[in-house]
Amino acid sequence: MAHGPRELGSEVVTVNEPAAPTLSDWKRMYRALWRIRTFEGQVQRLAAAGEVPGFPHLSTGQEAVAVGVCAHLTREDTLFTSHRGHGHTLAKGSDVQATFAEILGRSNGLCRGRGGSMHVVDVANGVLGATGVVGGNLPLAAGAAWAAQAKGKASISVVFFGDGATGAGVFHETVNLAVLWKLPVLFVCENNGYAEFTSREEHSNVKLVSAFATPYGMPAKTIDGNDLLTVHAEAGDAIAGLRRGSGPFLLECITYRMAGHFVGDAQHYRSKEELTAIKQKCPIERLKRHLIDRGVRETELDTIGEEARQEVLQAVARARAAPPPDPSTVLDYVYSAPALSGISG
Ligand SMILES: Cc1ncc(C[n+]2csc(CCOP(=O)(O)OP(=O)(O)O)c2C)c(N)n1
Ligand SMILES: [Mg+2]
Repeated sequence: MAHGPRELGSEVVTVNEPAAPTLSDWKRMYRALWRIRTFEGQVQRLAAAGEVPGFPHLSTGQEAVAVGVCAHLTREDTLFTSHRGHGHTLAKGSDVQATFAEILGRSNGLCRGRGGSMHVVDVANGVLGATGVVGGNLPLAAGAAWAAQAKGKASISVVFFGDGATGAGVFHETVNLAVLWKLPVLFVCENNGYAEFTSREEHSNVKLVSAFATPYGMPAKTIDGNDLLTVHAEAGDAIAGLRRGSGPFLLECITYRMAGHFVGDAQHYRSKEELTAIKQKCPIERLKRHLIDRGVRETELDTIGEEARQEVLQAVARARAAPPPDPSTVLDYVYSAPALSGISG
């Protein structure tokens, strides 16, 4: 796809087309998929045992979207996610132990245990937040893109959201302004066919989310979100365009959540046949088959998967060993120090 150079103040940013990944890049991404899969499995295990506060929402089965998109991001690029955000945070490069500790509400978590599963933030890594408000991060992502544009930075903003979020007015308000102001924001919709326990067919007459881009004049594509090769290629193309200043893009990734809406969801609204069919679309298995076809030995891939699993298990053990925040620090980070000075009891 051809894009012109993006002019940033007096600076003209040259953006090369993304290079085709090497076999070692694919193996690194295979490891990243396993890292997320194992992480979510551990959240599920500990949540079932009552160790995780709140209702964690797992991204099991949707890993290829996170890994394929985030492979193109730098630390300067800002990422916003939804209630189903653990995988995006890890794929952007946040520390596994600190992310898990945050979900457990421990003092060594990314937000010192104040946030939990739906409020993970890692500013140093450009992860500007998850949210429990469906669609709530869409305008924040546009705002971050606007800030980058105003400051003449080459960075972009990416927001992950579910298909259900497109039913919220804020989605349309954000897209409208993003197109008008040519903001460098990538809208990544993970269309898993459900909003909570309601299938898309039951709550929307618009089958594909990409159709919403047309009236606003925004380029969009619907792709197979369980095929890492496709996600990586299409996200790379879209992001190169964004960096050149061609304005926002909507990437709709068709994917499937292998787990319930939240941990504890008995999934009475899904048949056994549907769950079996979803397992057969596993993005990790699909990448594995592709790499084997390209000559990589299965044993090597199994070793990579096992190493990723061990890395996560050790991080989880360290996260669990940390204490919760000291109750005497409950007001820390709520108000800035200057705001508190002058207040007396
Ligand atoms: C503004 C708002 N409305 C409703 C809810 C309740 N809610 C939580 S998740 C969810 C469904 C979201 O579906 P989708 O955007 O497709 O994301 P998915 O869970 O499928 O990843 C709803 C309606 C909420 N959290 N926030
Ligand atoms: Mg959904």
